[in-house]
Amino acid sequence: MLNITERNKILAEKILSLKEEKDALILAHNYQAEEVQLIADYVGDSFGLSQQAAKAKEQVIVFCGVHFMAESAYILAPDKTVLLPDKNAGCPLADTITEVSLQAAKEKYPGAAVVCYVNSSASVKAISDVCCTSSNAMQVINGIDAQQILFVPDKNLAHWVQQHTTKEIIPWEGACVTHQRVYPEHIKKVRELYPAAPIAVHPECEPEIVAMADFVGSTTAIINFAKTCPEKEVIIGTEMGVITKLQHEVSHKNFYLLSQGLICPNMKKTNLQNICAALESLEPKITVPEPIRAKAYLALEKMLSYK
Ligand code: CIZ
Repeated sequence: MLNITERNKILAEKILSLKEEKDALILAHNYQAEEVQLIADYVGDSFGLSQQAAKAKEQVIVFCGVHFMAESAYILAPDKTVLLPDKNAGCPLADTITEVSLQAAKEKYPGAAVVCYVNSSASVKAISDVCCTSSNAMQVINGIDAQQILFVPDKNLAHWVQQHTTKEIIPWEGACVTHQRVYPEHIKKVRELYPAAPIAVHPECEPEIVAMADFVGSTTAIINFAKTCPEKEVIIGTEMGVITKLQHEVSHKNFYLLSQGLICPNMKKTNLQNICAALESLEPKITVPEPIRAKAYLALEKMLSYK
């Protein structure tokens, strides 16, 4: 019987040849498993992945991430075939808001501009003024011409943004179940074990955790911080895929996960088998009905103008 490494090597070779045959680009989020990051053409956050999708020359985009990310790729590149290797890879945070519930909130706050975090469905993006990621949330908020902002759906990111602006941020009640699994005890424990190591966390963590950390930022900001800080040990307070990326790019430092709960089960649904199957069958395809896509495009296009 083949061991996992031998089997993955065979699958990786097959994927590379199918990629050529089908004229495909493989995009992977920073939260993907190592085997997936290693075969991807580009590994990054939603902002970088959206940029890559928008300028893709290939006919097929295999999106190794979750549903809303593949939707964003389709919104930006509707002439491409966008594949999500496991169609059940969703995002519980994105599912906390629907077009109907957002419409009701808009009626409650008629003067507010709507900023939606990229972790939202195409229909939510379609009725938002602008989309943002955790890497440009602050620039988007400060750039928008409104004093009152309905910020959906992540309440923790909304809280973090509120700390850095004089505008009124009205948060939605959503949160990321993975980042919610970080507790103050985790911070206390790593401070004891690695007293010299800075703790870098994602703003999707609870405000209490953010307040205790040494650095707060998006996955890309955390990666840049971990690479450039003078310390040789860094504690990572976001999904464990970021550690995989760092271990490949920075061999002289040690990275430790803040909490063993920082694993997103949806991100881990993508693997070499389902990438291979998706390339063979060109399924499952992700599409968005044109009237929704056209409106959501405007929110995403504005997001890409803020860096
Ligand atoms: O923007 C993204 O891709 C997400 C979901 C997190 C991050 O900070 O990269």
